[in-house]
Amino acid sequence: MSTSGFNFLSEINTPDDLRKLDEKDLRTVCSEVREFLIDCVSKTGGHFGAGLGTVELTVALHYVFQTPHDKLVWDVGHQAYPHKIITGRRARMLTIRQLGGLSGFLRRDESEYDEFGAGHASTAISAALGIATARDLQGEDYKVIAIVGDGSLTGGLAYEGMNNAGLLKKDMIVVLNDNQMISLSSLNPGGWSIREHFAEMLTHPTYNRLKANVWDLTGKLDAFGDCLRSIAQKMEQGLKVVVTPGMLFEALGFRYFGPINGHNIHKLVEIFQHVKDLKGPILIHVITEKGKGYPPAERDATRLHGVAPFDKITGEEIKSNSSTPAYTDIFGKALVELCEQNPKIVGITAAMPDGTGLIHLQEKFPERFFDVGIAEEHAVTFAAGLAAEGMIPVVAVYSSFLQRAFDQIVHDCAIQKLHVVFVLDRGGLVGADGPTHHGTLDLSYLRCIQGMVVMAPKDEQELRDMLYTAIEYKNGPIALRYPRSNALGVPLRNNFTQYEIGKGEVVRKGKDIAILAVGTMVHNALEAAKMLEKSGIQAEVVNMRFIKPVDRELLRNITSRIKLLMTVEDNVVSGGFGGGVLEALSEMNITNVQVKLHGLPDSFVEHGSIDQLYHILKLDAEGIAEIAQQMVQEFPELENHSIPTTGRLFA
Ligand SMILES: Cc1ncc(C[n+]2csc(CCOP(=O)(O)OP(=O)(O)O)c2C)c(N)n1
Repeated sequence: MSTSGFNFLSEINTPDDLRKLDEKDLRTVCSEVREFLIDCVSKTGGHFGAGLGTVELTVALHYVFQTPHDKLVWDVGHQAYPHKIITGRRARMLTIRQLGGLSGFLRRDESEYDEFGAGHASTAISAALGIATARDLQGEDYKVIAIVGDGSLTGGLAYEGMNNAGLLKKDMIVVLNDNQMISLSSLNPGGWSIREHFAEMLTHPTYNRLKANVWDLTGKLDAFGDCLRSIAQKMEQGLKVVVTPGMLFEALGFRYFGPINGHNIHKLVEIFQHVKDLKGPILIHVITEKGKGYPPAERDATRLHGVAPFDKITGEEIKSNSSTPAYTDIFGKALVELCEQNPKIVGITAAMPDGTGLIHLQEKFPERFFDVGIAEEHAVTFAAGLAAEGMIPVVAVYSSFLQRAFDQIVHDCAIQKLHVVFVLDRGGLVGADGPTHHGTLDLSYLRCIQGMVVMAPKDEQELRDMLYTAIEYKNGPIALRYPRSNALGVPLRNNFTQYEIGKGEVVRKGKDIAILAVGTMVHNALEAAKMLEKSGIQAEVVNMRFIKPVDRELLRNITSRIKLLMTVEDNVVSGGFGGGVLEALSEMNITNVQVKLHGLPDSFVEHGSIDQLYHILKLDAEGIAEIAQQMVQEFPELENHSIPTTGRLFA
């Protein structure tokens, strides 16, 4: 995109160019960065509101600190588009989140200014402390600055980092970017904020009642009462200080500066210049507004957190033409229906009420809805506690974020056989968010846990039925996962069906090769079977439904008829569904078959559109058919049809 109309931005190719400018010009630079950002994201989509809020912060940081010699460590990275714009990537901003284009987050391999990659929250303080420690051990000299949002500060890891930083007393700066939004909920856009939390405490009726009672009592006690009153007054002042955010950070060993208006570029420059040579851990509390400078985003910062391309004038998204609902909504609504029938069910999200569909529950049964902040580990153990007392907690979480809570699933749920229902959204490839957000490991990390039941629905009706099955199942933790996409559009029944645990179904009969699939890969496998049929290959397609336990009876039946098996999954092959099939075959001593495991590779898949990525990885119908055909050609003696075994199957 051209920056020819911009006075300063067109000349800023690195932060060095920025640092050559007079400080009085920085306000104009900020306006230009903001305008450029709005223009770009309106065309590409992507994370938006957070970046609008960090424009001044970013410009001030690069102006004062000698980046990349001094190291900026951004938490999550979704707020770092302005950082990309002024660190040499302006010309590529229109490629962001597209195949082969810039990442939507920060990546060490993308730029020397990206000191530490992220995508998941709450990592910046620990990483910055590690970098500062390495600096000191290696006798080097540079500044380390972590930039972390108030939302990311709800994650325990951030406090673990701060606690350790306070102990190690390393020279480092944490910038707390406080926009008073800790959760991505359109129903409750602010969530609660750090400041409000403390302010609330001081204005809380109980606190004030207590204060009044003490006052009344001491008033009745003559001179001694006066003395007590003066102590109480001092204590109150003390309490106010003790419970302000500053004191919280000071208690953790940080020197606190703030709060500072994060949109006043000159104040920011001044404070950074003031603290940059101070010793020990420093925390600068900066107040910003998410969506700053773009009225539609200021009005609805949650909606404009992450956006599709939109009309710059109105802020309205340019609609995709899908007419079917997203799996997320199917789940959210089904959960409400089940909650109406069963008062024991509650829903838990880790700061993603909209993204997980739990917003429907929040609307209907707010008292049975829990948004715990960006705290996946806590969400799981909190659920385990609820389950211990007979509630039925449904933990709705993105597949890649649940990676954080592996030990909590094992230690707090599985070992104690507690009935916690895990609903994983964004299983499989998520597209534009890329490797940090792809849900490519869940089948592996769930399947390896002893006693865990793992399901994946082939369509939206199965999703409803699996949710019901999971809620009715009482023997321990149970999980279902589905992708980030619109559902297939199959008609929905009003009622729910309970599946027998560990039972799959043949969805298409065949004789030459059996394609065993899970989740929405069943649909692709069915399409592949149609393609194969045109070439004379009769493929059986099996919807296994359960990744664990694997349907052994069905496997025995299929392998008695068909000797070529292919498993298909949108999970890494290592430890995934296909591995489970192999284990079952081995257990049953079924050795006279050839099995091909087809799934995601042992490498991190880049960003791109979901369709592009599945096509490249041969997990779309065409790719599955191609692999199946190769297998039939490779092992002709194991099948009993007569197709030509050379030549391309598809034009
Ligand atoms: C472990 C993890 N859980 C959930 C998310 C999804 N997520 C992305 S940004 C965000 C909000 C972060 O809040 P904050 O750090 O204050 O940034 P803001 O968007 O408010 O600027 C959330 C919940 C995530 N990135 N990582």
